[in-house]
Amino acid sequence: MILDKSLIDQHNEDKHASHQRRFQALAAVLSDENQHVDALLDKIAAFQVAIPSWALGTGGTRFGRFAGGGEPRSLEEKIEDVGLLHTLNQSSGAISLHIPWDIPQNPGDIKRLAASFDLKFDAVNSNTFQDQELQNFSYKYGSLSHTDRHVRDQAITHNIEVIRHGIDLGSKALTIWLSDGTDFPGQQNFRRSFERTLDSFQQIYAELPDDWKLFVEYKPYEPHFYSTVISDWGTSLLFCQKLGQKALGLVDLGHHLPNTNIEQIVSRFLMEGKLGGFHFNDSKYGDDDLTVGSIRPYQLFLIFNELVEGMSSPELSNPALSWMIDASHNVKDPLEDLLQSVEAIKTAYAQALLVDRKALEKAQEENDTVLAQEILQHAYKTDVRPLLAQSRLQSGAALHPLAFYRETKVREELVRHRGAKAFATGL
Ligand code: PSV
Ligand code: MN
Ligand code: MN
Repeated sequence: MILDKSLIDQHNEDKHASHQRRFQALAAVLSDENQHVDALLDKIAAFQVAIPSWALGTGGTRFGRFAGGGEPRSLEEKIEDVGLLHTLNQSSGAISLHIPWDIPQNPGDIKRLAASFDLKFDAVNSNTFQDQELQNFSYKYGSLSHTDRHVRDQAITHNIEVIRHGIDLGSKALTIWLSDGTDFPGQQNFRRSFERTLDSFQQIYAELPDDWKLFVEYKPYEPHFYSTVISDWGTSLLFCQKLGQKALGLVDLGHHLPNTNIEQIVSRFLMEGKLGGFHFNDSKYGDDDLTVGSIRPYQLFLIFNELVEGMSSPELSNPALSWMIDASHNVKDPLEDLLQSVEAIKTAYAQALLVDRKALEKAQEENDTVLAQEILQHAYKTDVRPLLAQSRLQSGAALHPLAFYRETKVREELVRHRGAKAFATGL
């Protein structure tokens, strides 16, 4: 399905007057505060968030799945869905693939299709957390960390194949999330499983093209419930430091124990030049994969505050970051959910851009705790929605992507094309 751009123009025309009133009011306030509105708009427009191929279908839990219909049935249709999102918001200009869920049979065609929607391929993800039908060895007791070299070799070969698929598509990074871990004390030797994993990682790292990055994702538990090999940011950093320059940590917001100070982790990674990217989502309890910003928007803002500070600091030289969503669940239309997530990410980014850094630094130097909090919360409490809408307008996107999506009955159209029982592949 391809959206008719003239419908977006019509939608923008209808909403233009009320948007302008709101935008002009905000622009005046921001100018009074010495903000450069045009520079802000440029930064907001340039910020692109990659969409994971596995979030385009309704997510399930182990208790069931309530799919909504009209979901993409193939890689081509997944790309079309991300194309739809990007047409609506001009902020989702990349897709992140998971192999073997998304094997590109004909990479040339897939690349052309993506380019027709102005989409790039973000990090490719390997999967050694599930057994595939034709594989020789099971990952039941681990993959890259397995005690048996044959299993490790199989997992290493898979990761190298994923790199090859990524090269064909023009991707520049491999994300490894390792589910390897244990469920009971004594099940494995912690040190040896780390060493085996490091050895496996080194073999994969050796196959990375020079201009590629390796993202090392961490997670404290699930699917294993006693220990995981890459349990936390410290372990991820350790692997990255041992591997080399191309290895960088990946922060999935849902992969922390309750109340962890994620913004401080972000600052530490940046300080070491070892932050690779994000999997954005939100959570109340664990790795809930809820819509970004739906539970703890202030935390998201604080994370972006560190990111903006760290990425603009002349003392630091962290490589450019990959921004990805990793969220999906049972009750929302996945495309509506993704529109909300992208909006939440860009909202937090825009608010973080508003922080008066000089004033904050001064307050910090003078130990003026009250003022430091006021400065942060002043930015956080600014309603930046008109700024985001203006940036969309200037980029040719819809002023209100979600409203437009509903008005034009996109989901109904997808159900008509693909069928009410079209369910996406993947998790
Ligand atoms: C694991 O929980 C994870 O966050 C990893 O990024 C996986 O690739 C993804 O979710 C799969 O759904
Ligand atoms: Mn993730
Ligand atoms: Mn996760």
